[in-house]
Amino acid sequence: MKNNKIICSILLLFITSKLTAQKVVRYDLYVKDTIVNFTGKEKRAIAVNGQIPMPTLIFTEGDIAEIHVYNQLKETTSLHWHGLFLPNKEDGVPNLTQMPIEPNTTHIYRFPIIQNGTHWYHSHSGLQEQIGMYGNFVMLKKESDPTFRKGIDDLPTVPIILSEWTNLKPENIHRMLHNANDWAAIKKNAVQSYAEAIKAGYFKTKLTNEWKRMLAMDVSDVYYDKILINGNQSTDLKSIENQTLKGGDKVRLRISNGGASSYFWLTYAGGKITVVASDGNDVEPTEVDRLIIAVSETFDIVVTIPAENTAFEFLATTEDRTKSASLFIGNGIKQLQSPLSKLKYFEGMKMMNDMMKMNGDLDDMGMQMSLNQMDMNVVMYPEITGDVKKKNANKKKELKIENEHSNHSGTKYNSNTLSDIVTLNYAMLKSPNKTNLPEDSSVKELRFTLTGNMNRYVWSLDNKVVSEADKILIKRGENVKLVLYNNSMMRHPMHLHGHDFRVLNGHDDYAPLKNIIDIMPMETDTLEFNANAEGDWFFHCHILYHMMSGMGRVFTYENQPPNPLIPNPKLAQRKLFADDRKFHFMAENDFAINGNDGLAMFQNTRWSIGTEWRLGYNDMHGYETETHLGRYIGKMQWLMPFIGFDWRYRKTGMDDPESNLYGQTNKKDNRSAVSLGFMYTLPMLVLFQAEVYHDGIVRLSLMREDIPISKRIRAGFMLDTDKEYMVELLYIINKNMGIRTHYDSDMGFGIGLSLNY
Ligand SMILES: [Cu+2]
Repeated sequence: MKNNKIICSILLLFITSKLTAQKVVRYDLYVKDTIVNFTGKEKRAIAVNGQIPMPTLIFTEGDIAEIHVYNQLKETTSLHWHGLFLPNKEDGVPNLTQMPIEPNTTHIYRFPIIQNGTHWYHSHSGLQEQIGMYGNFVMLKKESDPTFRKGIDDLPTVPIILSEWTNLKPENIHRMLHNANDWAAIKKNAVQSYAEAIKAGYFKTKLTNEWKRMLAMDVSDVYYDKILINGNQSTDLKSIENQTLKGGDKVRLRISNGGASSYFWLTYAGGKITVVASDGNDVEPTEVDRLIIAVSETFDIVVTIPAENTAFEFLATTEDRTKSASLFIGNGIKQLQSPLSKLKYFEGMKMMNDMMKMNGDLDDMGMQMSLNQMDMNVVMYPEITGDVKKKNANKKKELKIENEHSNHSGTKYNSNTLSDIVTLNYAMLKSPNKTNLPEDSSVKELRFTLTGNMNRYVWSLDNKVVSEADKILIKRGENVKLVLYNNSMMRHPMHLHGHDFRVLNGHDDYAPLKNIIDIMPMETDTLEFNANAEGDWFFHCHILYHMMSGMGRVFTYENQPPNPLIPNPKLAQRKLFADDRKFHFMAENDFAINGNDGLAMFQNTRWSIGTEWRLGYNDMHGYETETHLGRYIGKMQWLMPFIGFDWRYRKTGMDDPESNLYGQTNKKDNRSAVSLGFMYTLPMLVLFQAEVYHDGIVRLSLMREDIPISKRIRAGFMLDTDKEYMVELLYIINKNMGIRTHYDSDMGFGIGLSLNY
């Protein structure tokens, strides 16, 4: 009996120690409106506990997290714990895993911490993430953990969160993106106009680009005023936990990209960067010169301070290379990292022209692209493919590229074979531990094509946005294999909630685990994960404006219990779908000496309703309006059938019928008519419109707007079978204003102020 007693007390001891180890770590987060001043202008932002970024939350594996969120905003909010394994109802996606946190209410998130690593958290409501709602979320590994790495896991550590600031309201940015407003390109000096093309010797490239119906070569589409590291453009890191940093010290940076839409290049003035983890999962230490961090991705890196009395610059530069932020590591004289030089946009355009087929699909020309190993953008990087101006100096490199072009291997886009600069790619990530999935599970394979179209800013999977697609059903226990192909012109950081997936990258049993994968245009990547949870999990592009446009899916476990936080699932789904069904408004009006003309439009993913008006002061004394309700068809949305309604009235020229090109008489002076028609985008981005009115009159027209003549000058024309024509030139003053001059067959010559919203 004595033995039993001992066993009992050991058991009891074991249980109690287990219980006491489950420490509850509580944070109180007060979400509140605030005013910030990053650029000399006061703007609205959202702060949590008075700070941007939100406070760093630190836990140790085995803890229980209890996070009290006090919503002191005038709008709803939510917090998503990015990369965490947790019960579905704690995942923080409003209208999917919980209802939105209403103003002046408190919501408590409580979940066990069952993993370790560098993660972050952010609002999943609307565009709140853009204006301050992002923060570090670190889960420490226990020293007793068998995977604890001496020399890595015990280094002095700093959580770093990268972000961007814009003085524009994010709602306005989103609206402008949908209206193809090119103000951001002007600010970034990335218009790629005809004048710039001719000057740089790329006229033919520009022509081909427009022939293939592309807008300018784009690497990012939002202009930011400031880039921030932990909330500052420049930060000094002189000590860690009261330990002064000195020469020879190693520092581990836990970096999260909390930017809403920016990728960042990471470079270090002190030399090599050792990558030791990604998305919170350990990888075999890999030494590189630089890496790009995708939106929402995390990397743990180790850097060394190579000399005494020096602070070495750690630089985060936006992918478009317009802005950067710095962290100076060490004490003493500042050693700067050389900035990345300007992108060679026309080289990029030339490359894109080669890849773009006339139907809008991309053609990889036989290259098996995946895992960021081949970066097509490499043609735009002067540090790798040479400066444009110093042609002679780069003959050798060009020759090398030429040679490699012939074998179609694609190595001409592999920056690591083109130069001595070592750039991280996903093939280089290897887990230190086996990551195999359960072998006896059945496999479900799902394929998605990432699709989209710049011109109308529609982003989707298989040409369907969230609200147009069914939920993806998965079964608990099965292994899910995801094959993703990017057939769009932009890269997308695809994120899966609540699960880590294996990135199949040639390391077999040691495939790295991640929850974000950046997929470049034309890449195919294969991921797999074991379905070991329950509930609804969002799978989406993490570029905020792509997600809000509908680029995602919901993965749902079959036969799951109802979520207690979603009392009315139908209502919740309707609210969730409302995000990508939103209509975006735009309007412009030209106040000219000969008249007044303008248009107003509401558009969403597929639908467009718009009215144009003209009011003449001179020969054509009268007014006309045309209203079209249409739906865009097809992946590229080049076709829009519509129904129309025209109304016009003229004082002069009444009862003086005119005929059109094919002799139909058009009593166009006092007329209201209903029509059916379609608009189609032709090569050179010319819009062809055919319209049949209820009285049999047919009108065909050709139109092109916004021909980029120079950085700020746009040209346009219109002609139709009613023998009407118009030519125009616009000089853009700022994002809402320009000077426009035009000649119109009806209204004559005019010049005036053009306003747009
Ligand atoms: Cu995207």
